[in-house]
Amino acid sequence: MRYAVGVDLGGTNLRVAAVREDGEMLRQVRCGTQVERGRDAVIDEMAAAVRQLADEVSAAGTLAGVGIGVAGILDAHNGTVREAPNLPGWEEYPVRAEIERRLGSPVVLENDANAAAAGEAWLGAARGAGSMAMITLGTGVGGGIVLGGRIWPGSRGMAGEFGHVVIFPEGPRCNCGNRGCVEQYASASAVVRAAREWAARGEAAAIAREIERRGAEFSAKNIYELAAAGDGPSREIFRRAGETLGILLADLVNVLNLEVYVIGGGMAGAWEMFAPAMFAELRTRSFVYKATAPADAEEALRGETSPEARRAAAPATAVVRAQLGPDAGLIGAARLAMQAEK
Ligand code: BMX
Ligand code: ZN
Repeated sequence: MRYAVGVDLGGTNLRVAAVREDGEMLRQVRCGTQVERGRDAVIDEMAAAVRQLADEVSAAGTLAGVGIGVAGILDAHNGTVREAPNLPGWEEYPVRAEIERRLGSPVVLENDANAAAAGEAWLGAARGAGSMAMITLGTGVGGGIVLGGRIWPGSRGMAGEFGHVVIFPEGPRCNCGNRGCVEQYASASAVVRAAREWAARGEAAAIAREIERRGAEFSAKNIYELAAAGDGPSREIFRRAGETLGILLADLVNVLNLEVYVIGGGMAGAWEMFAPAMFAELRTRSFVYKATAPADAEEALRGETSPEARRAAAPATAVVRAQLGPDAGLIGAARLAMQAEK
């Protein structure tokens, strides 16, 4: 049987997994990327990790290729990184060709959220769907579209940057150069920033205490815990994130009318804190959603309708939580490598 290696090249972690073509994950390793050691060191480490993994699982079959998920704008045509602030010095360097040369296997370079979308479409919350989109809520907000089992790449592989859809035209500046992007409200970083702003205004005593206690470790998870314990400002921050996601989803649903929209990334764990506002916005702003919403709104709100239950019910627009957790990108990257080989 064939297998492929998926790589998740994050700002802090390099994760590598071997995945068989039937979806079985054979082995997974995590290394510290040490991005600050520079591009060549990271590529060396990645190539070594892939080689070692391929050796370890060699009895399982033949290596079809390697898929690498990277946050940022990639040029699929040239196999280069165009903009990835996490990877300084990588721009305009022939990453794909260089890794192919070292490994002697075909390499697919893909945006991290596109890879996650491919994973969820293959084995996760959107398995079996003819069309899906994924929104990842992490350090940034990423996106990907899968049509008929294939990533919709756009003309150069840059499609699906949902995090940079404008929600409030005069909103905060975004790393992309725009203002008021989804990412400025619905990412984990945005939630942390909003919490710090509440505390600085002297309007959120519980948040201020938590910031004091956690110091540099203060994270979106702490704000989620406060929200779950009933803290008003923390709940408001997640409500705002949900409202933002609802507006984004309304636009996506109106434009694309896909079967499934999957919400993943670390922040998706705060689902019950943002989902009510998200669905409320989605319903009021999208007539396509209103016309296609699942009959059971309570069930839809939980976001846990399984692909099997979804298929058994009348066709509707499903907005659901991701199922593969942090492995979505690894599994998807491997999947894309297998698809590219055929
Ligand atoms: C940003 C953008 C996207 C990426 C998304 C999620 C960069 C570096 N990244 O919107 O390409 O998919 O973040 O990234 O421009 P993550 O870091 O949250 O995984
Ligand atoms: Zn932006």
